[in-house]
Amino acid sequence: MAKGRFITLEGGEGAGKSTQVTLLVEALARRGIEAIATREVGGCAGAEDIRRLWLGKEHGFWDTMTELMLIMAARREHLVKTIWPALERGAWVISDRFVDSTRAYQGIGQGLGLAVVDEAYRLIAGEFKPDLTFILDLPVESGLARMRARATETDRFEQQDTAFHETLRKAYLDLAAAEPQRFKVVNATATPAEVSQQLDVFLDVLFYTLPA
Ligand code: T5A
Repeated sequence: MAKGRFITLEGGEGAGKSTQVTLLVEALARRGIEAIATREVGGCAGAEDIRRLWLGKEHGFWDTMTELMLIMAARREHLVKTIWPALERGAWVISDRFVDSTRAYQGIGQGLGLAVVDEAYRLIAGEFKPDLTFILDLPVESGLARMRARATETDRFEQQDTAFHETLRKAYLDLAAAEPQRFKVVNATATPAEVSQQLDVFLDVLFYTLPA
């Protein structure tokens, strides 16, 4: 069994995942735990190359099944090159998005179905799952307003209509309801420090209750 712990952060656009990944790594360092921050799609050289290909504009929109295969190929590299070696040496791994993004976006939002996504995931990862998954939940408009305020180039999903983002929000909440042990839903409308405090409580639980 891996010695480290694997924590993922999920949620819609602008929910504050990247911000909280940084704060989580700092919170773990204060507990004397080595933690690494990583992200999907990406997290190692090959997976970052796939991310550029996938999010790049040169091929227009990808077919959704092709997209699933690209994401899973990147994820396999990420697992083999970054996540599993870190867990094996006892580090904690904090990932900005993981398979639940694919379940919500491609599985539910884009209609591939959860069974297809879960089957593809089993091929690349077997029964491996995060120990803990935080869903940063906030109203769709608040997340999109944050993204607009940041004024970077919008990515393809940020351009989708509000109904698509509402579907995603509900998808995440449904995933959480189906697996309440693994998922913790956090109110992401609070300040970054307040959200971080909510996460911290669950870190303590993970720290003290999982087998060494
Ligand atoms: N995708 C991804 C799939 O379709 N399938 C998959 O399997 C995977 C893995 C890119 C796209 O890829 C899709 C989903 C996405 O559409 P991404 O790079 O993670 O994925 O892009 P985003 O989700 O859009 O990530 P962002 O970095 O853009 O948003 P975050 O990480 O949620 O938010 P963050 O921390 O960068 O903050 C956004 C802004 O809000 C502020 C920050 O300062 C920043 O300006 N902020 C707050 N403001 C007020 N209160 C708070 N609590 C705040 N926290 C942060």
